[in-house]
Amino acid sequence: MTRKTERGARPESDSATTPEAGIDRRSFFGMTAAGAAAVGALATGTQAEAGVQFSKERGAFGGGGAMTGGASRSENELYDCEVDGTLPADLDGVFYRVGPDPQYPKEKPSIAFDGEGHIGMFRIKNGHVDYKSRYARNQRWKAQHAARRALFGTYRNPFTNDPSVKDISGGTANTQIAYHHNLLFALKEDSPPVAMNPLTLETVDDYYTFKGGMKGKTFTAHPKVDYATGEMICFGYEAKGLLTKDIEVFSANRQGRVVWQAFIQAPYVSMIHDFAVTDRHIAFLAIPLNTSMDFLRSGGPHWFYDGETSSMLGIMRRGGDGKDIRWFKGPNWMATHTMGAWSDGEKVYVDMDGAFGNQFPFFPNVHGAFDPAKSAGRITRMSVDLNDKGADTYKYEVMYPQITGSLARQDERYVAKPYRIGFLNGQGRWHKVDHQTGQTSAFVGGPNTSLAEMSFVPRNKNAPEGDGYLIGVATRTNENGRSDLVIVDTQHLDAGPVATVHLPYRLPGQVHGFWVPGDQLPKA
Ligand code: V55
Ligand code: FE
Repeated sequence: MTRKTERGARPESDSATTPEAGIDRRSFFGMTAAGAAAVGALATGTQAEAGVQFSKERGAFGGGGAMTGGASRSENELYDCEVDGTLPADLDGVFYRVGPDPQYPKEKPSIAFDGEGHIGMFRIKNGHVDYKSRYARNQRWKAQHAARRALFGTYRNPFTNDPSVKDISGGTANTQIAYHHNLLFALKEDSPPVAMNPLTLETVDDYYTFKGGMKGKTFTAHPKVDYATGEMICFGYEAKGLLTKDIEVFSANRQGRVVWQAFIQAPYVSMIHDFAVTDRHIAFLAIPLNTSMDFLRSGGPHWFYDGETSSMLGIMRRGGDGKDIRWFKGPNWMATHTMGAWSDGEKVYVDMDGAFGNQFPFFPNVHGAFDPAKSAGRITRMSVDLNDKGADTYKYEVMYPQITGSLARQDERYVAKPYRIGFLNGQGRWHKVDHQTGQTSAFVGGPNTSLAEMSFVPRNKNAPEGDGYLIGVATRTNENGRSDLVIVDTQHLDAGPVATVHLPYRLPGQVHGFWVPGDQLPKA
């Protein structure tokens, strides 16, 4: 039986004994009158009557059976974590991490990219570590919390949603963290940032628009902060709504005010997960993860991989009106993350991790089956020379063919300029590559361990490029997925962790991690 809640109409009476529930609802929910009123104001549609039951099937979306892929849902705090080894005395900052953590089971399975954003923070200072985690209280989370059930269907497909959520944001805030003008952003590329207090993880704005300066409906999970100017350069694709080719690109100054903005057109609608910014140019890679209205109407998870579409690299002048954008054709391949990018006059170089085939098996292939051998990511350098007015293709070169992985990162002080050191996450290893010497080294997580994406932490403000630490979470698969935070020295990756922060439980799944230095945090 389902029942219209009508809680918005009478929030107070709902907190008292309700005849149909037969029990004191206030004490059942453990809720204060204020809390009940807040939920009442948010309640939409109907509330689930049955208890929460996730699939017990191993590997199912949010299923309880998977060793590490299951739902966690537990928001935790642990003051002064246990530390093995010695944390560098001057290590001061916060390691944030975010990933999808299903809030409620779904009637029909979705893909793992679709879980609600759960953010964790490790505050590290003076050799001590305090851990805290919170879900992003975004519009979707609040509506589902009130309804006590899932209201969004499959991944980024409004045709599969409950009618009650047609006017609220479906953003999960589950992909990456950014930090700018004293705000922490939890990001999903189909919606605006969710702004959080960086010290408490309290959601302060569930639909952040840079004081109205951002005009589009979407915002990337990978904005870039140019350390030379302090600006955050941002974009959003499908910016004017579902399946639109519009890309908004803008820059916010240190105060968060939009100081430059342009709209451009993509050659076709595709996943543009990351982009590249140099001191002079901005580059977007359109890839064969494509979509169509028919695919969405049939209930598809937003993307399919089209084995016959060419990738296109678009280059525009930074700070211009976007009319100069040129799209250069490339192979049928996909790439998701930018390691680094720079301009040398009119020559533009973009390094990304990618593969010559679909890397995401849960997005169906058209034209051929999913091929795991073609999904291994490699660092690939794309380049164009804008002085060549007749050129309509970009050049590309696979670097370090012996290293496979994904989630490329760099020393973020070198965003937008020539860089030397890159990092890649792959097969239980954190790789470091040195483009100057061609040398590579790696931290190996070891037996029964999988490694989530790391972040780079400079040893100190003036440390040379890439000199410092890699920090990230290790999952112990032989301990029911228990988690450790490990810190390794980039000069001695093979020596193992300098410190291991021991957690007594399994952390929620992670997509990306992000480091914020202590001197950039707001004062408590
Ligand atoms: C990625 C992850 C996403 C997503 C799109 O790593 C791309 C790529 C966690 O969600 O929605
Ligand atoms: Fe990403």
